[in-house]
Amino acid sequence: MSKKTALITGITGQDGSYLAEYLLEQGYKVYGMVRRSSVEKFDRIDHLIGDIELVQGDLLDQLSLISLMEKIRPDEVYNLAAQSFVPTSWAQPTLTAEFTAVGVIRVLEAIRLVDRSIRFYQASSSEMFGKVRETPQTEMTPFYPRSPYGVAKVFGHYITVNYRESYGIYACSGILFNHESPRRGLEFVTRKVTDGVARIKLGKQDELRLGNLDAQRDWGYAGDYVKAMWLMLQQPQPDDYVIATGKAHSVRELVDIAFKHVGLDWKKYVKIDKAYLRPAEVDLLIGDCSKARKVLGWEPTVSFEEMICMMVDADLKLLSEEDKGG
Ligand code: NAP
Ligand code: F7E
Repeated sequence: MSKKTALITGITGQDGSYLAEYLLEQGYKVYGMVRRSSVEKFDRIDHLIGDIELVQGDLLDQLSLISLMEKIRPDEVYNLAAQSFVPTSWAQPTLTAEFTAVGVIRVLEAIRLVDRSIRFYQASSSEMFGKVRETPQTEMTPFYPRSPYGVAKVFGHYITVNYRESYGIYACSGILFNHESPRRGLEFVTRKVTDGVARIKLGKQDELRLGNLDAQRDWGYAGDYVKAMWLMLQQPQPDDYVIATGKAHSVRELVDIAFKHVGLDWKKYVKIDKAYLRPAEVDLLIGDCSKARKVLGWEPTVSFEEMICMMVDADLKLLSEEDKGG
């Protein structure tokens, strides 16, 4: 049998890098879409260069997406590219809508025009549940987004469902709850904390400024979550799935675990800074992934505490290597 081919948008992001590794392990030919930049920064995928093929394209540019579908003729497309940082979506709402909402139609239109048999995965988000209508959240829970990002993701979700129902495209939406790793961007709260703890431990920083410590999230490990994306595209019928651990933790617990891991008391170092409060907050998210467990046979393998300790250790190592000029 010939190798399956996948195209990943957002390959330079956290999830893109783990998904590329996973698909290579499954024997895929992997193409990654990157946008043109004056500085090429591929830190998360440097180790994969040579095994994957990078191709230029942009979610803002319809023609680039059509050309890529024609050139590559992928079996599967994973649409992970987005403006994914919630606070930026208030600062740049129109751009967020262009990338995170309209960008999804552009990829789907390219598939519709070039080859409707291409399978499509959309990176939907628990942020769509926002001010939650029920707990825990399932595939049937109504959406109530609380940020321009969440609103844009609701659009991406429903346009995916609509192209499945209108054109018979094998299109799936994965409603993924927060997932983290040592490759998480430094602006997200888990990595901000683990990087901050490592800096404080190494004497490079003396405080950590955070916003709302009461917010609760269902945090999982990114390496587990990319397997669910792949599983969704291997089923007889396309469908939508919640991917979560079913356990919620507060930002305060996150901070406590991370500082304790290096033998420090967080209360001496954490300062509350109103600059990190959001215009509208999502207080508590907790997912019910029973459908994914049953249909996909998927389950999370890394606990919250294990993941935070893994991230602190990785940041300590990274900063120590930087010191040695490594
Ligand atoms: P991430 O690290 O922020 O990566 C985002 C990716 O999108 C980067 O590769 C970025 O490329 C690319 N991108 C942004 N705008 C683009 C454009 N106009 N054209 C082409 N590429 C563009 O995000 P992530 O954490 O890996 O998340 C992956 C996806 O899952 C996102 O859609 C996110 O919204 C969604 N999601 C994430 C989570 C989570 O907890 N991580 C949960 C639910 C859903 P550059 O390197 O060029 O900036
Ligand atoms: O915030 C609180 C903040 O930015 C988590 C994205 O991947 O997951 C992510 O969105 C919570 C919020 O992630 C700080 O108020 C407190 O309640 O790490 P975050 P997020 O907004 O949940 C979803 C599923 C996505 O789809 C998104 O793409 O932590 N918090 N203090 C803080 N958050 C940040 N960033 N920084 C703080 O100082």
